[in-house]
Amino acid sequence: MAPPIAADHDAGMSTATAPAPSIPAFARLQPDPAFPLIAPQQLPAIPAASGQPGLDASQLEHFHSRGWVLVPGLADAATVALLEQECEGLHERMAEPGADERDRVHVSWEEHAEPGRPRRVRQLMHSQRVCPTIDAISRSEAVLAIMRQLIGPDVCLFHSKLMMKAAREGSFTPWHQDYQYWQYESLLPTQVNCMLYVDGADLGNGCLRMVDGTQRSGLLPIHRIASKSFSIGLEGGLDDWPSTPIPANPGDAIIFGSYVIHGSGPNTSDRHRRANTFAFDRPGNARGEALPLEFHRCGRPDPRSR
Ligand SMILES: O=C(O)CCC(=O)C(=O)O
Repeated sequence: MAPPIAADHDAGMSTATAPAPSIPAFARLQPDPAFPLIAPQQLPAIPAASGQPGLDASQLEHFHSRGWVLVPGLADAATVALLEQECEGLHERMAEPGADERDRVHVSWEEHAEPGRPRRVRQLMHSQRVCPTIDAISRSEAVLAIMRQLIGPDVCLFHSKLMMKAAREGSFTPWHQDYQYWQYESLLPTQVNCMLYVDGADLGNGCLRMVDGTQRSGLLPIHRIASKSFSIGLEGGLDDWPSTPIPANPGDAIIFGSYVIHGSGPNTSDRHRRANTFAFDRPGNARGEALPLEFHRCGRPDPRSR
């Protein structure tokens, strides 16, 4: 486990002067022996040549040593402008009666919106069905070249989720590992995320924070959280543990696997912090029914897909 570990605080110190404990609670947890200790497993990837799609040698090294890598400018300015257009009016459109069924999406709403203010979407699952540019990005060579390096030649979209983190109302995301959720629907922690920022992100509007090296932590036991959209996670406030905030520009993407511990603060600014997470996987990793063929992206599809 990689986070910097200093001595635990002295049990005899008064709480008024004691520094925050520097061994995060998760470091004491026992991983589930049913799953591999590292996610995703390292593939012998060929680094992309300069100017070609895919991660170069130093980006691959960063991904495997720290569990994540920032890819600047994965989407160009014209693509970001299209994404902004497609996000316009989405809160209102999703609030229309029957919108979920009509668009075949699943919406979760901000639960602590200011009284008297309109409802705000927190997360929109299956965003590729309402935003054509999100669908196009999930099929783009820029993204799939990276996924082939990290997942292998056969790749499907596991899910695509738009996180709206609205100005002033977007809530915080507790520390969690994605596979704490996904263990129930997939056999192995082979997924890789590509979180693409529509807006610039920093600590003020809730950029993503990572606990470096925790892709080697194994699957940790679940701590239950009182939230409709993030009910599974790990104990500890966002500032209780050493972590790396990842500020980014519109069009930048963060690539990370399904064990690395991450979270993000609330949006306390007047700026939106919209981002779409594309999670990709190997076809055939579903525990139950195969994903429909509309989720297939490249290489061989799951032969059970229809
Ligand atoms: O929106 C964010 O900042 C974090 C979202 C996230 O961690 C997730 O969807 O797994």
